[in-house]
Amino acid sequence: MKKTVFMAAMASLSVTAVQAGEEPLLNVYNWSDYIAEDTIQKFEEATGIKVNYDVYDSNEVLEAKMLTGNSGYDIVVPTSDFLQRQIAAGAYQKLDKSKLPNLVNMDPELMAGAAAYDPGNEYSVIYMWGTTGIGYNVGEVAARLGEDYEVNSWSLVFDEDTVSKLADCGVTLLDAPSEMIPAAMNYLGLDPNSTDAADLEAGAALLEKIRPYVRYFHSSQYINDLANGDVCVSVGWSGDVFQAMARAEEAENGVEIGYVIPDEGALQWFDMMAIPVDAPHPENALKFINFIMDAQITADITNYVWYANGNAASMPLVDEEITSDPGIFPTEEAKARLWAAKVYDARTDRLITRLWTRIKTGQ
Ligand code: SPD
Repeated sequence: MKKTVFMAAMASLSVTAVQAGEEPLLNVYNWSDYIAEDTIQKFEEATGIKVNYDVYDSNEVLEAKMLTGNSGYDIVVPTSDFLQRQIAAGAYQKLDKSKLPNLVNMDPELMAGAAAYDPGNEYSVIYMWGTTGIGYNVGEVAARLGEDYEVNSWSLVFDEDTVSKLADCGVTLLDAPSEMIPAAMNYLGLDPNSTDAADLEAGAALLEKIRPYVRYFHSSQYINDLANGDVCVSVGWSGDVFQAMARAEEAENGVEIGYVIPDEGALQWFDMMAIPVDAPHPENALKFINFIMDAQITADITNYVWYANGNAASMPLVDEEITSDPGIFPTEEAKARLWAAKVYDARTDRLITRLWTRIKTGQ
């Protein structure tokens, strides 16, 4: 069956499910380390809906499920540029905003930013947002690069002479090709959003050059590894690095972690809650989205996962330690240096995948 026909068939099935009334179940697929300890329990208590909660750490993994269809999930949280491509493929259903009264809590400016990927915010609501920067072990980096070395540039990972001095304490990169290759292009002075094959090749070549000094490519393992002192530099997502910081502090293991949005700029992204077109429990999914948009619930999540959110009403309830940290809420000056990802066409996507295999495997 062609994908569009398949998606349409699935959409009509979900309408049937609503009409028939829904069982009190909700299947959520979210990023790992991305929710407060008690959020799901509170939702279950408030609604009587039982939640099955699965996690992933890669947009590509989520996308494969969304484009195949029949995932069984009611709520997923793609990043905005991936979401845009998946909306175009018919993977999501429009939100019935009459069932989302807590939309009034959302920050209009941030929702307008997210609307660049989902015009009119018809299919999605911001869950959390963040940047892709560098997490580092303050002591280990100083021991190798000198006490006066200031960590403020992508040269920490992209300059061969610098990164080679850090290889022994563990340098890690995200397993996220559409983030790592543009970050390398940006360091080279190229437009991180360029889809010119020569620019993408140049970014890939830089990553291949530093590859011998990279311990692993992974998008969640670095949280514990940074916290335990098992690695010392990770290109990572803002809140995840702050979680590593918090875990190290809690363990009182003498590890001090820093997070920097490098001076050359960094990627800013939005992770968006959306309902797959064939979700088995779309009404429960709307209840979940509305529940998450409660100011206190969102504040609790931010206070636990250290990610910025798009919920203006929650801000007075977010810890000052978080709202005042420029690594989580960048200054206006830093904001001017952030870039937003553009959705790739199929040709660029194939090229990125091919380059990434070459970078990781050397082939
Ligand atoms: N542990 C939660 C990580 C969330 C990362 N979102 C992905 C952003 C991709 N640009």
